[in-house]
Order: sequence, then structure tokens, then C-alpha cells
Amino acid sequence: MSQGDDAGGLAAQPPSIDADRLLDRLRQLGQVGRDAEGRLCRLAASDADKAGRDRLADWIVSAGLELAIDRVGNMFGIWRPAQAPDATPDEAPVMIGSHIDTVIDAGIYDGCYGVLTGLEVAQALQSSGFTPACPIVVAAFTNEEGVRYAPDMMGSLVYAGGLAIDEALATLGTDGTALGAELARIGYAGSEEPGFLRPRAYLELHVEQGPVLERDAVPIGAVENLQGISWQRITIQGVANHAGTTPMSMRQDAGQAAARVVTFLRDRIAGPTTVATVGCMSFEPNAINVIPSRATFTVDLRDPDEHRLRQAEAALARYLDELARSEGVTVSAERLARFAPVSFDKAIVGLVEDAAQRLGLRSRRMTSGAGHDAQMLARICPAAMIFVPSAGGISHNPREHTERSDLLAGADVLLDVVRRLAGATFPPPSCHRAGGFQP
Ligand code: HGY
Ligand code: MN
Ligand code: MN
Repeated sequence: MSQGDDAGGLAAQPPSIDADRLLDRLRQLGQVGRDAEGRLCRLAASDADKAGRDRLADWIVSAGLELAIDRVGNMFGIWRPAQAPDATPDEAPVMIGSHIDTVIDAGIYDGCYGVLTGLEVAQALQSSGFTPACPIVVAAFTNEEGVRYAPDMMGSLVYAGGLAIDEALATLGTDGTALGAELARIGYAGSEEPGFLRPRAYLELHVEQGPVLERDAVPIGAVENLQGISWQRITIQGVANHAGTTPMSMRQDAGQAAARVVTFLRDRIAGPTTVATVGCMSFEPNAINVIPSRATFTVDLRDPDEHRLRQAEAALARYLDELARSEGVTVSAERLARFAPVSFDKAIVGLVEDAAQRLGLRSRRMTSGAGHDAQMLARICPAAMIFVPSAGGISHNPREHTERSDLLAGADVLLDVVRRLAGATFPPPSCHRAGGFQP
């Protein structure tokens, strides 16, 4: 299609990602919010999160986008194009999003790669003289990780109407703070109502965080679905007693009972598609010579199939009942998060594959093992995800890494799909591999 045919666009140069700008921002943001030991810990609504948000806000404003923040702290960079002749005001935007909060001792790519590449795509399109037929919005959702405040994907869940804003703001964190008070304290309790922009489509670029793309030597994942997630906090109440004088047959040992749950999950629940993780555990009184009176721990269960996920939850519940009887303890379970599996929009998944093909990149369809904001936006608009390989399949770990060529290939695919979703067409963007732009 000739340059002049774009939707309302001026005669434009093919847009291209500024690789150095993107990778430099990724490195810069990766240095923001490191703790005294040098670990990257930008937990939601913390001072470290504020520092990351401030950096992103600066980049959004300096890119000429309108900065907006909603009441749960979701951040948006809005590019409202000069009205293309055939566009109606306030056209539903194309939204490109992810998150910039992190887990504890995180890598630098999880979430940040998607937000910063979304910003880069907007800037590449702007500087190429291209006029989209609708606004383009870059989003960074609050508390995607759920480490400090459960559930995860909280900001996008509120945005999609799955959790009341007041309930979210009242959520108490693992440190006893309330999310709303912390957002106000760091200056990110915005004024926009969550959901104030209703996207025509949502796209999220993310590192895979698993081993599949690297194992298959495929640079692009066209993510067609995302597995279901079940988070619980289990509390086992036993009786403290002397570690030396109490016969094993007379113990009501909360620690022993908790350990049995951990091995039960691995040996009897986990399977070819079901994964089970105990990520947090604490004992009381937590003394070397006292039989634990209480054990508190989290259980993360996931499966791409809702029926199997329910079976795993039911099997765990039955086991906890048996354990209470056999160990003479009481067991309680608190639900922290529960999301059914999600299928993404087939047409957008197809656009991802088409873009990869135009760019000469192999792609494969796949399931996301991790939760993402896209699963929440899929409740209110067509949504899909693009994955790029994670070295060694590692994530939620400072060793998280993705090769430059893969990062830039993912950015090219995002650029291509966003242009099509925003209602204009272009020849494929310049390529970043040897030889530069391929006319
Ligand atoms: O838990 C998840 O899958 C995501 O990292 N929040
Ligand atoms: Mn993420
Ligand atoms: Mn994560």
C-alpha cells in the first residue's frame, strides 16, 4: 500500500523502533527501586514503586503523551491524534499495557518490557508522521504482582470491573498497610475512574518467563490462552510444647502438618498440567526448641483447564480435613485470588502471527503459565499477548534475561500489530537484525 494511503496519515516514513532508547530505558528502570542488598524490589505502592512510577511519568510526558492516573493508581500515557478526517472524537483507543511493579529480588524485564516498548511504539509512530485513526494509550497497571496486596493483577482487575475500587483500596497488605493509603502517600491516588477509557483492543508484550520459546528456538509467542490461578493462605493451629520433653505421639505440631501439605501438593496434586507452589511460610513462635503452635503458608495452584483446577482445589481441601483429624490440629483456608483460565482474541492472535511472518520471524501459539493484566482486559475488550524468549526459562529472579535481538523482534511485532489495530497500514517496520531496514 503506498505511503499516502494511510488513515488520515501524512506521507510518512516507515516507523522504526529506536533500539537504543528502548533498551536504555529498560536498563535505567531496572536500576530504580533496588534495596540495600541491591535487589530489585518495587512492591506495589512502596517508595520504590513511586520512584519507578515517577521515572515512567517523566518519559510519558517528555514523549508528548497526556499522563492520566486513575483512582487505583493505574497510569496511562494517551496519544490523542489530531482528529483524522474520518475519526469521530473520543474513538475507543488501542491500549498497550503491562506493569512496572516487581516481585522481591526481581529481574528487569517482567512487565517493564511491555510498558516501555508500548511507549516506544507510540513514539516511533508519532515521529514517523503517522496519524492513527484512534487514540493510542500506553498503560502501567497497579499491583500486577500481588506480592504485597492480594490478589495479583489487582489494578487491571479493578479497571475491568472485576473488583470494586473501594474494596481494592481497603485491601490490607502483608505489612498491614492499606493500598489506598499507600497510593495516596506516594502521590498516585489518581482522579480518573477505573475504566474511564474503554479500549477497542488491548495488546501486551511480555517475556515468556518459561522455557518453551527458547527450547523450540522460536522468537515470537502468539499467546492464545492463559491458565487459571488459585491462591490461598492456609493457617494451621497446633499446640506449642517443649521440643525435648514432648513424646512424638503427644504432639499437635503445626509445623509437621504444614510440611505434609507441601509434599502432598508436589506428590499428589501437581501433574502434567497442574502446578503447585508454596511460596511463603512462617511458624509461631518460631523458636528452635518449641513445637510450632501455628504455621501460616500460601498455596498457588494453576492449570489451563478450569475443571482440573477445581479438582486440585477439592483434593487439597479433603487432605486438609484429614490432616486436621490425624494431627490433632485445626486448619483454616483464606482465598486470596481465583481467576478462571482465559482465551484471547483469535483475530488479534492472528495479527501477531501475520506480523511475525512479515518480519521473517518464526512464531508459535502458546499458553501463558503466568498471570497477566491482559487476562483482565480480556473481560472488556479483545485482547492478546506477544511473548519473547526467557533465557533458561528463568523469571522472578535477578538472572531473568532476554537477548537484544529477541527484545527488538518483539518490539517490531508489537509495532506492526498496533498499527493495524489503530486502523492504518504500513509496509513492515525496519528490521533490527544485520542489514538494518529492509526496504
Ligand atoms: O503470579 C503471576 O503469574 C504474575 O507474575 N503476577
Ligand atoms: Mn508480569
Ligand atoms: Mn511477574
